[in-house]
Amino acid sequence: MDTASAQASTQATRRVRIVIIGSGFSGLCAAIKLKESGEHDFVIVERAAALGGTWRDNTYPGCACDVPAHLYSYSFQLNPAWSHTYAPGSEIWAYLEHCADTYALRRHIVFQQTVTAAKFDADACRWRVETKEGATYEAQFVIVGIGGLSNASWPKIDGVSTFSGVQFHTAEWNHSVSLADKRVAVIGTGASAIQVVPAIAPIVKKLLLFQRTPPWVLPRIERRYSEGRKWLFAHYPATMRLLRGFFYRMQEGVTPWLTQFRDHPRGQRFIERMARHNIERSIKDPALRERVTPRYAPGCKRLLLSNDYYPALARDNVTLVSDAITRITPSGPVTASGETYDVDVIVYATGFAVSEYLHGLHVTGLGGRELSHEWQHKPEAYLGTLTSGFPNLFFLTGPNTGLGTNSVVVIIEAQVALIVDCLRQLSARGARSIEVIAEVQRRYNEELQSRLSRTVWNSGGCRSWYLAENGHNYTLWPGTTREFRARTQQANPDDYRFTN
Ligand code: N01
Repeated sequence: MDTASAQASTQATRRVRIVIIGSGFSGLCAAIKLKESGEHDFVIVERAAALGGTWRDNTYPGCACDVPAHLYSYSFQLNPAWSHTYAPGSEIWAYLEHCADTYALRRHIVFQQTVTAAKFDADACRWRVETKEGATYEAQFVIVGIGGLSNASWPKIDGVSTFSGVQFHTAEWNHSVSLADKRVAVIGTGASAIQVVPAIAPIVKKLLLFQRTPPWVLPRIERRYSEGRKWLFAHYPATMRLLRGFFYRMQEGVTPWLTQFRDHPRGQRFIERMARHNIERSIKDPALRERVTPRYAPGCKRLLLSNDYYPALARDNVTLVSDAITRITPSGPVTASGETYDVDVIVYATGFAVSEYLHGLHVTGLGGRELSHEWQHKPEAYLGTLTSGFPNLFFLTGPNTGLGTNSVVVIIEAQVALIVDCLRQLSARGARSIEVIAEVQRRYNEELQSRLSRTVWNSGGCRSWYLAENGHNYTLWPGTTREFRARTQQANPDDYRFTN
């Protein structure tokens, strides 16, 4: 089916074997691997007008990947043309566009359709998938690839709507607004902020950076790949593989320093020394040094990489405000000390609504079970991919698949391999549905939570978006990616219920 007819048929109920929701790294990977396994009857439903997920949406100045690009790409589609070790966001988006063309995926994508509901009909063994725009799909399988970093999180600060200037979130950058010679407030000091601040500091008149908790920031060891190097990668792909392998082993090697951090005091001290050196080499003012130095174990919040963040803070036109914001008035933020900061623009670098896994998607499983209800306080799955009571439904980057150090693309590929194997086993048995056994899922999550309690994320002395209100960590995987890959390589038939 071509794109036009795919779009046209969205208003009637369309029957397909598989619905994939989302066309970011996850959805595209699923589509590519399904095709390779012989599955061609699938549709990718995308809410936006273009593919690319988080790399389409995040276009803020300075946006780049903080994992080396040769590792932050599909293992089966390496890219010799990356310009830098840490590629800019626009290159990653272009890479995904290129993948969609290479694997002829565009004709499977239906754009500007936001999936709002998926309901399982046990008798027919089919999912009924509905979009906000009125389209309906009936499918045997649904793969949810909506990602954790897809919905901007706006802080709950009194008076946000009263601000009379321009305000926007980093994930929804307003490119029609020039920041030149403006007084700009940036709220937040996470991964997005440390990229935005150095990029805009040289052009704005005044930049006020509101910090609630300082991050640990390590130097970024980066190089621009020369034309000769790119030629080498293109003509001798083994060199690219070697480089990817090097990055992979480096990231895997650091993982135990975070997952079993009390057993690795030297690793922790090493990270802390590097981060402190990064502060000292850029900031001369002892009081400012003190204010940007975290009081929790490195890695508890995501470790950030930057060579230009601290130098930006040391600029004359940049002020770090570490007093808490209590409200926003029409002229700007007011802090606990009562000071008002008059600004023209407020940039919210306040992250994503990560804990809302379903992002408003209404999923109804066996016996009318509502996933949003079940996941409200306890988002649990098996291998982050299947969840009991919801047959033939698969998640990519679902609960406990996030990483503290490595490339999430490795996890996505592992999950997709598991899904493909589930479908293969299902066909081999002549079964119609597959569901993870509740007890298997329960034991697995008990194991995860027990292991996570010993990690730096849970007990490193900070509060981060990795942790839910109840203190549990439903976000991160507590081991190496090697372990995750081993556990997802094949579906263990004993873990699942197959129904004919
Ligand atoms: O968001 P964050 P992000 N008043 O949640 C602060 C990925 N990513 O967009 O630390 C004042 O990390 C909040 O303060 P605190 C990556 O996985 C990847 O930066 O909670 N401040 C924090 O400083 C990353 O982990 C890349 O005390 C408030 C900040 O806002 C994830 O996205 C690039 C506040 C939010 O930081 C999210 O990163 C960018 C308030 N009311 C992002 N509310 C790559 O390079 C929140 N904050 C791959």
